[in-house]
Amino acid sequence: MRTSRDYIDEVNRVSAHNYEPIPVVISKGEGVWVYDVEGKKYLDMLSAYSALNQGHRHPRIVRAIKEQADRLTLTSRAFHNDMMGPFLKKLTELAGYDKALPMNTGAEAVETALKAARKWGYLKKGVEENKAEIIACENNFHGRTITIISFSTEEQYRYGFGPFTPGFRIIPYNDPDALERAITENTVAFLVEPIQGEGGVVVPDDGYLKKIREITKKNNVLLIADEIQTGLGRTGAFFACDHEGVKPDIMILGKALGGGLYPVSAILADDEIMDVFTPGDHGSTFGGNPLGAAVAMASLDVIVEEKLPERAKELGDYFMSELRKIDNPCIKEVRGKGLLIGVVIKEECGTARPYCEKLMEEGILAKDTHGQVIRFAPPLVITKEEIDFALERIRKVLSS
Ligand code: IF1
Repeated sequence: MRTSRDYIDEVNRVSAHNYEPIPVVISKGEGVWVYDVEGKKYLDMLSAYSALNQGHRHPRIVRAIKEQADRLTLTSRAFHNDMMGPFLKKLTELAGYDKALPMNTGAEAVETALKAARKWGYLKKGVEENKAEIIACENNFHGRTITIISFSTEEQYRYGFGPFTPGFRIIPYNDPDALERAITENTVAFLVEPIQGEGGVVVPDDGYLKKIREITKKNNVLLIADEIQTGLGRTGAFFACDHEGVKPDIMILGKALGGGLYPVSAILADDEIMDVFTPGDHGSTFGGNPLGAAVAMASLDVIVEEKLPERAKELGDYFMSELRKIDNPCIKEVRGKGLLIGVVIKEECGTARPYCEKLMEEGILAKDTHGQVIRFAPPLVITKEEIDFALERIRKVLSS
């Protein structure tokens, strides 16, 4: 029998060292539970960074992928397939947009949104060729491509990877006045996360989304919301922008759109923006493929029918209020929305990482982010009993 140690030693030999995982080797998952190669059971409180909102191997999504795999998996966009239309119809109706453009990973969808915004700027807003500016926020996370890291403010994500793509401006997060000041005649878009995930579960002030919606509208600047992590139920609403009744001009989705089975991402926009794309402008070999479309449709059905946003709201409120009762002088703050929750550890008490390793020993998988934050984001299918199970162990680790 190969042990977890054997698998870790092996992967350390043959994989690039671009990660430093929690030392658990998972070999099976079901719902909110995962099992390591020794058979030990853990509660997954990371959910692949919100890609597993529907839980591991949701039966309905597994059925969809199997049935589709037995029929048709890939055509490329050179031909039509009979799944992409139904998928995008469901998605656009749910989200309330005219059109969607399917891609695979989150970063690709972000790139797609940036391209749409730039081209809209030149064709519709009348910005002079090659002058378009896009505003993004300090502490953002939108992916890892060279263009996206060009506007990252995290030195590690950029170091060694220049030269960078020009055309981006950075402003502080949660600062509508800074947005107003940063806009010029060449500004085509403002790209923002409704809650900053990797940034450490940073929730902006109430009213922030509304204000940036007003400012962008007034200045003829597109509002692009990266809902890759916050969308599809995670924060206790279908989209995090819904909390303030805000409709972005371009919405970016990924992660849970693939139900934890298969990468599916997309951007959504109305015709006035999506019309800038003409045949040959943009694309992807796998984007909109029938296997992904089948998975995404089932993933959306699960979110709607199992009322995952409502569950996230109710259980998230409960989970957060219980976490706030934990009495430990090292806890600086508990923050979040729905089931996207961060417990911030004071710097004088060290980083969040040792807490995550102790939680692992107790059977709770969580991941530190930004040094000081323990992120709790379980699958949204979690029950109250399972949250209580987690709380018992979290209390033990955080009280020590
Ligand atoms: C990793 C972080 C989370 C995202 C938002 C775009 C993307 C992401 C708001 C890109 C991806 C992932 C990437 C993953 C870890 C994870 C992450 F800690 F790195 F920042 F969730 F908080 N927009 N986030 O959160 O999507 O191309 O990866 O599909 O290991 O890098 P992608």
